[in-house]
Amino acid sequence: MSTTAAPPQPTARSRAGLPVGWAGLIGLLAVLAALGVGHLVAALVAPASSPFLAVGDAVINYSPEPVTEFAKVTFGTADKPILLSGMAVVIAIVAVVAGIASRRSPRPGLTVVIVLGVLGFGAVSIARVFSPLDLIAPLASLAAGVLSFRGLHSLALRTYETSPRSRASGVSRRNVLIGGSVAVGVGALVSGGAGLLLGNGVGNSRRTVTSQLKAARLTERAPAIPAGAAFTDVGTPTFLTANPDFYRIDVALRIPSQTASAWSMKIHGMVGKEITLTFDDLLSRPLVERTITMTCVSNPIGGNLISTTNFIGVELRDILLEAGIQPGADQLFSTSVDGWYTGTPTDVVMEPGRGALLAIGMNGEALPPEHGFPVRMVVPGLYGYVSATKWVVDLEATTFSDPAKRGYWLERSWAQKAPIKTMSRIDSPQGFAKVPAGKVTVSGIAWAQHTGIEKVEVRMDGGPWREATLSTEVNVDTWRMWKADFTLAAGSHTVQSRATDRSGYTQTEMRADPIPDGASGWQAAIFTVS
Ligand SMILES: Nc1nc2c(c(=O)[nH]1)N[C@H]1C(S)=C(S)[C@@H](COP(=O)(O)O)O[C@H]1N2
Ligand SMILES: [Mo]
Repeated sequence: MSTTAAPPQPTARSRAGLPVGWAGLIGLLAVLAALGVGHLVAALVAPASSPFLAVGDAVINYSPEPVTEFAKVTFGTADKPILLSGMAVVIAIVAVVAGIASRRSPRPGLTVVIVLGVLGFGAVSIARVFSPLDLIAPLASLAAGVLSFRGLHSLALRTYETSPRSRASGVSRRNVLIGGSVAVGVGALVSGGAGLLLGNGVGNSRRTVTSQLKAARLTERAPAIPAGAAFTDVGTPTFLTANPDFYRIDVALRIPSQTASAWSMKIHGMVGKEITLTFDDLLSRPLVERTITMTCVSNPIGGNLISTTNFIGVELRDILLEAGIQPGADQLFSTSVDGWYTGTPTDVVMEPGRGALLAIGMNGEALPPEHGFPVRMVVPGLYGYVSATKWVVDLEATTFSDPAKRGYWLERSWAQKAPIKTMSRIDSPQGFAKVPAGKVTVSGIAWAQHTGIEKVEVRMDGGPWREATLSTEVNVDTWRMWKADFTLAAGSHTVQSRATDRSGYTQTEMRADPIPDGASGWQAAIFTVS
């Protein structure tokens, strides 16, 4: 190796700049590195946050309806792979062109790498399921792109700016450039490939479970939702919540990525005999499908931490009976694979007809990763934090008096027992909405899981309570929609609602914060008629 060459001058530029081939290759390698690293970090931290896939999703979600329709009709189920390959080709061309534009100065290439990185950021941030952790992968991706581009570009400049006098040095620098390029290329492919494998572990497992669920003969199928079950035309949500729209609450820093075949759950503690269940054990048990509305205790008055789905699962009560749960075990202490834990009152789960499930499906497919894949608990009528453990892997029959067995939120001063409170919500008109004078339809939802809604009353501007029209009841474990017509003059109006459940209890006017056992009080929506 020669040590006689003058040190490289970063600012010096030869007339010709880099050879076109090298310049283009550097652009391509840098963008490959960005995509590969982004995909791997996403698989490790937050599977849904791969910048490449997020851009694909954004393209699908924001394409005009006729375009997506055309793609579906033309390509069928291949539409997604075709879109992704198309994207890959376009990105590769952009990368090569950006590289070639950077023969003299790295600026054009860097700009393009950064713009692509920002696109990834944007796509991840507007995804339907988003948590701040999702920003790590696009950040890593951007860093990988910028660093590889800068690194390779300056190696190349040094190689090709060397004066012909120091040929020996030029040759060795060329070797360094080749080495660097191979390293970046291999690194990009290996990290992208590892990301694919990691991500696909859960992806493949979910696909398998979904097809198993579709092929399964359910012993109980949720009845079809009748047309009159929702008043979507006047502003209520759809009766069933689409999986990507289902509210999500958890303290998981990253979504656990356990596959169905790796899953097992031990049922132990105050039982006659311990049972360890595998996913195949669950599949070979009678599978039932039930329409259930879940609610979070943190849902404020008028809030949207409430959703409805068709859960598929097995009866938790039957499993506990088989395990011979002891009468004194008043707490079922469940733990998720990521270490979260909660205690559920045993008497509720063991109530005949309560319908508590170890759930493995939602709306006909495997549980989405963020909703507990492969297995979660669901207990109709209890807030999620004391009953709905996602990614559940351990169930211990114990007592509430055991100081070592206190649920995560119980330790943080939330209530031990948390039945869902009877509540109603106004969906239309929204607060501060402006609506035209004349007939105004007020609508919303009401819930009293496992008791059922008897009636909903509405009043305008503090006037008399009027009974609203209720939607067709699906079952007592689900929300019920309501609507009422008013004729209103111009000006500001305040509408309130209150639900009465099947036990005869009317939603209290007493306002309470969500902590410790759920919000109460009447919602008031103020809107303007003009
Ligand atoms: N493993 C785990 N399970 C959990 C939680 C959690 O933080 N970790 N949060 C609970 C809470 S507070 C609620 S309201 C429900 C929400 O379930 P979802 O995200 O599927 O709507 O999950 C429950 N199960
Ligand atoms: Mo919750």
